[in-house]
Amino acid sequence: GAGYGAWLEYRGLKGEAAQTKYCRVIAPQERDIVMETAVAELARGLGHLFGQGEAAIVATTGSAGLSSSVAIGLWGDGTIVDELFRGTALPEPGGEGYAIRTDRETGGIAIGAASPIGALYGVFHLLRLLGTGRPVEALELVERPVNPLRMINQWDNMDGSVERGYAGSSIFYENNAFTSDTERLSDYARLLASCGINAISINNVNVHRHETMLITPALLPEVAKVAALFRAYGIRLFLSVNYASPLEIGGLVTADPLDEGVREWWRSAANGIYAAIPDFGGFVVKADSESRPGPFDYGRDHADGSNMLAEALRPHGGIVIWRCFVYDCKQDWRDRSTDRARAAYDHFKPLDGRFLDNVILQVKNGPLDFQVREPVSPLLGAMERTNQIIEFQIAQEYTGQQRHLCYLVPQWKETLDYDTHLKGEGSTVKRIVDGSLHGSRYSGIAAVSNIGSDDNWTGHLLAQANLYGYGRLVWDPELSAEEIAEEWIRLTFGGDERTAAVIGKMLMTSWEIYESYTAPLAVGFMVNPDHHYGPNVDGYEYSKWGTYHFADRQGIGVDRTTHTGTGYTSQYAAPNRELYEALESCPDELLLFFHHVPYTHVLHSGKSVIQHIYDTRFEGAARAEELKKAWDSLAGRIDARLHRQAVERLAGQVEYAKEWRDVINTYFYRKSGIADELGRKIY
Ligand code: BDP
Repeated sequence: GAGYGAWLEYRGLKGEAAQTKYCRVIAPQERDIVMETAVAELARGLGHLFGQGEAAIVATTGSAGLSSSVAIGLWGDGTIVDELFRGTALPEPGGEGYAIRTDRETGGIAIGAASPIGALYGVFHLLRLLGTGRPVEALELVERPVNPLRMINQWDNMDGSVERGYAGSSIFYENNAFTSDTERLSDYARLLASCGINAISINNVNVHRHETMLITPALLPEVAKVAALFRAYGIRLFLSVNYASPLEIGGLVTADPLDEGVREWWRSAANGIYAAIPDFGGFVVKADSESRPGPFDYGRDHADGSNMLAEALRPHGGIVIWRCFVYDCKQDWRDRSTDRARAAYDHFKPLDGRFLDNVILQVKNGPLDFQVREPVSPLLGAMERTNQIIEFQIAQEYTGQQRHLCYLVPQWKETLDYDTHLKGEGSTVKRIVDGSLHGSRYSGIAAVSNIGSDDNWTGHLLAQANLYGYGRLVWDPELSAEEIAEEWIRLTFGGDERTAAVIGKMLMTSWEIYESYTAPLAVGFMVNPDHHYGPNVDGYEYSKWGTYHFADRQGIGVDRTTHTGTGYTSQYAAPNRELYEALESCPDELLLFFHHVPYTHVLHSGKSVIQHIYDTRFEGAARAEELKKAWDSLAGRIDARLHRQAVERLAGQVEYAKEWRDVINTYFYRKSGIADELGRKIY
């Protein structure tokens, strides 16, 4: 169906863009599985772009004329690629990097790399240049990924459902078994590799009965087949494991990490996994969180728990990715120590230095839970002697569930650019997660996927930009959100300038629009419990899961200061600590996260909090209508089948934005008794 090809549709090049036709691939004769993929992708991409089916593949021997050709090879493999880079000033990158250059004499292009995966990334880079209409007559470029681990987390369950999935059902499983549609899995691997992803975990972090079995001989042959599909695209496979496996499926009476029998059980489980999948990546673990089992059940801590698994994986080169999303979901707001925002730091920071070097802690970008706006988690970078990666959520759980438009790259970028000041100025999150700030052994970025069985992968067609953008940003955090958006638009819809401008603006304003009608000033969580869609003023407010906005008739917000509140601000390094602590300096956009203020409190913008609440809801709802109009204006300019896919979603967004506006405004009008200055209708 339309949209399935996503950004790899390779709409044929027309006119000027197609001056030079590249119709031949020159490839090394010896190719491993990934090089095979690289060569096939190149032939397929060139074929589609230049409208000739599939480009011919010729062997490098005999060095066929380079003109109209793209040659691909590894450094030192004696192919024409070696010849073409010899004597140039271009460095030859190692690892997953690559270089591309155009031979001035013949106009032929060469892609060289140290590894097949580098060559594959080089292929996708060239196809991206061609597909976005960039000139290729004089290429001289070298690229390497900034982040070593570039990971996707699937939250798929074997019954076919996807936790927080908004695009149909699982493409991996149905009826408690693997699906037979391996082609779709390969197509997914292809999409991921094309934007630089190199690791994937294939089951939900909440591991239930069936998924617990994935590490057993009964299911490993199936897992191995999936691993092979992803391997062909240079992507390593991980599994989420159930911490209580020895107890639940191993016949043991405990899962205590210090119990010798338990340790032996995991060692033998690891041996079995690696016998089936020699390049298996490792485990993703959610423990002691939201009713999942973990080391706390045995009076042990998270270093004990993760190290035990790490020891079992270590002989095989595997890693443990241990999630820090640990808090007490059965708390009530007893005292300052039960502030959920504090939990990850309180649990993990004291353990710094105790983790084995094949353990990585995975920390959500914010201290709560993927809200439209949160401060950056203070745990990021706070553990100098511990490997860390950051976790984003591409799935739009709290940002419109792929029914509303919300391009998340600007949000992620803001997080990566954030300066923690942990080692003085310039201690940005991007330098923590790329490993350079603390010299970490393992580092990188992970994110929860937003795809499912829907024809166009993401339900909302424009949500594809989030998956694409995630990969591109993780590859190179210096890319701007606009650049990434523009690439995606051109690859998806073709080269029309007006289309690029209209969709570009829609994407770039969408986060702020969504924020303004839902949860400005970082108030967070005013959603329906459980499914988390749509407004609900007090949905979670009096539940055990936590208290979030503290609205009463005087004011709103959570006092997280150290002086009078929960003490959360003390988890930040200076000067961020002071910035958030003082009401005067706390940025408006984070105000209610850090302070409880009267409705009459005046923001830096000069507006009162209550007026800001009203204005943003009215503006946000109005701007949602503009999104719809902008999209409507593209009818006839872009592929009608693609256009149709977003029309209804945008119409729905307009309606839901009004609901948000009315529910929230009414609530605060009644709480505060303060009328809207502009006298607009509040129900
Ligand atoms: C929350 C989701 C929940 C996940 C949890 C997690 O609502 O479904 O299991 O995060 O990250 O955002 O473990």
